[in-house]
Amino acid sequence: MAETTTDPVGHILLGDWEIKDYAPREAEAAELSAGGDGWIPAPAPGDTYLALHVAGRIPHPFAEQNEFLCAWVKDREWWWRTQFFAMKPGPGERVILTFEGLDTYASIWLNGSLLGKTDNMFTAFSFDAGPLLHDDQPNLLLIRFTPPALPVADKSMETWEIIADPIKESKRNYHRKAQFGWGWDWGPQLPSVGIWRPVRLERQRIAVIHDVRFSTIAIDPAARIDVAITIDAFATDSDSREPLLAMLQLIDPDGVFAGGTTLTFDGTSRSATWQPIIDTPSLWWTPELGLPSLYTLRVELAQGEQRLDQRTLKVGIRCIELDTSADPDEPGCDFFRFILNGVPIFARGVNWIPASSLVGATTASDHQALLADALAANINMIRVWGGGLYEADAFYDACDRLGLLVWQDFMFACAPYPEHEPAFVESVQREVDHQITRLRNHPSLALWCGNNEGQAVHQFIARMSGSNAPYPGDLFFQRTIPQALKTLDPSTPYWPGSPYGGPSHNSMRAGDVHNWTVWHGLPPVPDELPVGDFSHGPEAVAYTRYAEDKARFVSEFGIQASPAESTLARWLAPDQMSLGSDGFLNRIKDHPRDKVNAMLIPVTGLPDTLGQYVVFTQLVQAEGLKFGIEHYRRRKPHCSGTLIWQYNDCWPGISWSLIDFDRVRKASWFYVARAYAPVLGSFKTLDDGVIELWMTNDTRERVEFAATLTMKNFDGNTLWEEVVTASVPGTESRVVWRGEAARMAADPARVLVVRSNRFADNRLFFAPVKDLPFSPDEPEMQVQIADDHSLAVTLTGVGYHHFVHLSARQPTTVFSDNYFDLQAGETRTIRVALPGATLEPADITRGSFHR
Ligand code: BMA
Repeated sequence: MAETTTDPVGHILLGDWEIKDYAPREAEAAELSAGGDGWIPAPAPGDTYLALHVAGRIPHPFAEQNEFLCAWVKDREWWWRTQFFAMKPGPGERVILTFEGLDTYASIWLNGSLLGKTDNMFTAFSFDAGPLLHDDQPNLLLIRFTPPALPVADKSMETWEIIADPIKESKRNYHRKAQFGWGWDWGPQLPSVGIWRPVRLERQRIAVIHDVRFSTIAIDPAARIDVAITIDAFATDSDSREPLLAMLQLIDPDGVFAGGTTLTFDGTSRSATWQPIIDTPSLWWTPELGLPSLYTLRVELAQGEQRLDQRTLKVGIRCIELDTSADPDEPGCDFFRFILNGVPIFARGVNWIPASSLVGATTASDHQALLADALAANINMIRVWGGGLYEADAFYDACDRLGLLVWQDFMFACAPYPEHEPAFVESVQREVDHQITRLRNHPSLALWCGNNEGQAVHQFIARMSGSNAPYPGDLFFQRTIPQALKTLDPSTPYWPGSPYGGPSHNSMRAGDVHNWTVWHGLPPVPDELPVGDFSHGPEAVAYTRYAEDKARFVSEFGIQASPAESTLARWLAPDQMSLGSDGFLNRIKDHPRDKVNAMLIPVTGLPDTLGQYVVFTQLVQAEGLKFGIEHYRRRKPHCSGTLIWQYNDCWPGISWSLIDFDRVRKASWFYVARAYAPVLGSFKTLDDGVIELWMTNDTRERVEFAATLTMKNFDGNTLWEEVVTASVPGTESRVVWRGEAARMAADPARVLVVRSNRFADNRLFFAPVKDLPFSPDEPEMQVQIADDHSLAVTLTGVGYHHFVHLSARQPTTVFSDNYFDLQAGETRTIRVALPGATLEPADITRGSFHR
C-alpha cells in the first residue's frame, strides 16, 4: 500500500506507483485489477526509462549508445498502478482526482471502472472519483499508456525534414506531446512515457476557488490592480443559507498588510473582482533595474464559520509591453522591445530546453539551480522554447523570485500542424486555455509566443516551390491562441511565432530574427537575400558575420561546443573517449557531425585530440557569443534583445548550451556573464582603421567612468596608453572614445586592453588566436585551503595567457571566475568551492589556449 503524502494545501498526492509493460493490446484492465506480479516501483511524477534503469532492466539511457538499446520502450504498452485509502464523499462533498500531466495516451480505471481517457500531456485532467471510491478497502488506480505510434497510425500530414529523419516517421505533429522527444539536433530520440506531473486527490466541500487572476492595470505611479475570483459552488449546504464569502488579503514584500476585502457570492453569482489601488507600490523589476518585489495574495473561501478552500499566490506589480512602433532613427524599421514599468529594456537572454529528456525526472531543485546560474550570468530573460515543455510551477516561481522575464512559446516547433482534425483542434484549445490560466499570474511572464519557426520555415519552403499556400497551423497561431488570450490574459503581449514579422519572417526590419548564418550557414532574410556568400564554408559561417546583423531582436543565435571532458568521461567508456569513436560521435546530433570544423579552422585550427576539441570548441563558442552580444548590445535600442541558443542541455551531448547536462559551466557561460553585465565596455573596429570604445548601460542610472586604454605586446610591454573619462545616461549605449589604429601602434603582435572602474576588463586582438604568441607555459598556480569546501587559487602570468581555466573533478564545483586572459606578471585569485563536499588541492588542474 502506497504511503500518502499531502501537498501544502492538504491534498493527497499519489506518488508511489508500480509499472509493467505489455505488447500493445495484450493486457486487459479487468485482469490487471486482480493483481499479478512482475511490477516494478516507479515514483510519480517520474519517468518510465529511469524506473526501468533503477530496476536493472535497462542501462542508463544517456550512457554510451544506450539510446538505441532503449528504443523498444516507446513501442510497448505501459501500465501504471497505485493503491490508496480514501473515504467516500459525505453530504455536500466530492472527491476530485487530478492528473497534472499524463504522457500521453492514457486510459484510467478506478476500482475496475473506466474513469476517462487523455491524449495531451500539456493539459491537466480532473475526474469526479467519488462515486467509484471504496470506503472499506484500498482503492486501485490503473493507467494504461498506449504506444504513441498507434493513435496516429492512419495520419498522413508529414513533418518537415529539417531536424532529423526519425522524427518524420514519428508524426510528432499529431501528438500533443513534447516534440523534442523524437530526437532533435541536440537531443536523443527517447520519447517519454508515464506520469510526468503530480497526481492529486482533493476532498472538496460545498464550493472551491476555481480561479484567481491577478493583473496590474496601470502604474501612474499608484498601481491599479485587478483581482478576479471565480468559484465553483457545486453543492448547497442545506443547513446553511449563508452566502459564500471570499476573503482577500494583499501583503507587501515586507510582510505588511497592503489591502484586503471580502467578496460576497450571492445567489447564482460565481465571479467577483476587487480593484485595489496601491499608492506607493514596490514594483517587480529585472535585476539591472531593481528588485523583483513580490506581494502575497491570500484568498480564503468560507461559508459562515466554515472554511471551504484557500489559495496563496506570490504576485508582482508590474506592467509589461512589447513595443513594435516605428524606429525613428532607422527608417523603414520597427522596434521589437520590451518595456517594463515604462522602461525600455534590452533582453539579455537565453533559450531554455527541457532540463532532461526524461521529462518527469526534473525536480524543483534542478530548475532552481539552473535558473540561479542564469541570474549569475547576468541573464534577464528566458525563452521557454516551443519544442519542449510548459515547465513546472517551480520554474516560473523561481523566475518570479529572481527577476527573470519569461518568453513563453506554446509547444509547437518546426512543423505544420493538423488544423483540419477536429479532435486535435479541440485538444489544442483545452491546452491553450489551461496553460494561459496556469501561468498568467506570474510577474515574470513577458510574452506569449505562438510557436517556434513554424511560419518562417513554411514561408521559406513555400517560396522555394513557388507556392503561396497558407501555413497549416495558422488556425492556432492567428485565431485559437490570440482569441483565448483576449479573454484570459489580455495584458500579456502575444507574438504569433518566432521568428515572425516584417516583410518576411526573419526580417531584419521588424519582428524577431533567428540568426543561423553563423553555424548553419543560412541566409538571414529569405525574400531579399543580401549580397554575400551563404554556404557552409569557414568564411560564410564565421562568427564575425554577426556584425552584419541589423535585426531588431535576435531570439536565437549560437555556436556548438563540447561539454567538459569530465562530463563526457562520466557517460562514455574510456575506449570511447576519442574523436572518432561511435560513442563520441553519437553525442553530436546536428549533421554533418563535423560542422564545427568550419567555425574552428579560422580561429583555433582543427583539434587532434578530444582534449583539444573540448578547449577549441568552447573557445570558439565563447569568443563568438562575446563578439555577437557586444555587437547587438551596441546597437541598442535598434536591437533590443538577444536570446542565445541555447542555455541548458537535456542529456550529456554536444550542443549549443552554455552549461552542460552535469551542470559544468562551459567557457561560454563565463564569457556571457561578462558580455551580459548590465554595464559593458566593448571595442568596435571600423573598416577605415578606426577603433571605437563603446559603453552600454542597461541600468536606469547615468554611469560615469574612467578607463585606461593600453596597447601592449604579448611580453607585457606597454607601447601606448590613454585615459578616458565619460558618462552614459541610463538605458543607453554610446561610443565614448574613438582612435586611429595606426596612432595606437595596433599590430597583430599586440593587444589593446581596457580597464575601468565601472565595467569588466575587455580586450581586442588583431589576429586570430591561433596565430598569436601566447605563452606556451601555464600560469604559476598556488593553492590555499580556505576551508573544507573551498580553495583560493592564485594564478600569476609568466607571459600572456589566453583562455586561462581551472577544471575540477566534481561537476558541481563553482569557480568565482574562469576562462580569462592573464598578462605577464598579473595575478588573480579565484575562489573554488564545492558545497557539501571536501575539496582538495589535487582536485584542481589548470590550462590555457596556445598552439
Ligand atoms: C532552431 C531552434 C531549434 C534548433 C536550433 C539549432 O531551429 O529553434 O529547433 O535546435 O535552431 O539548430
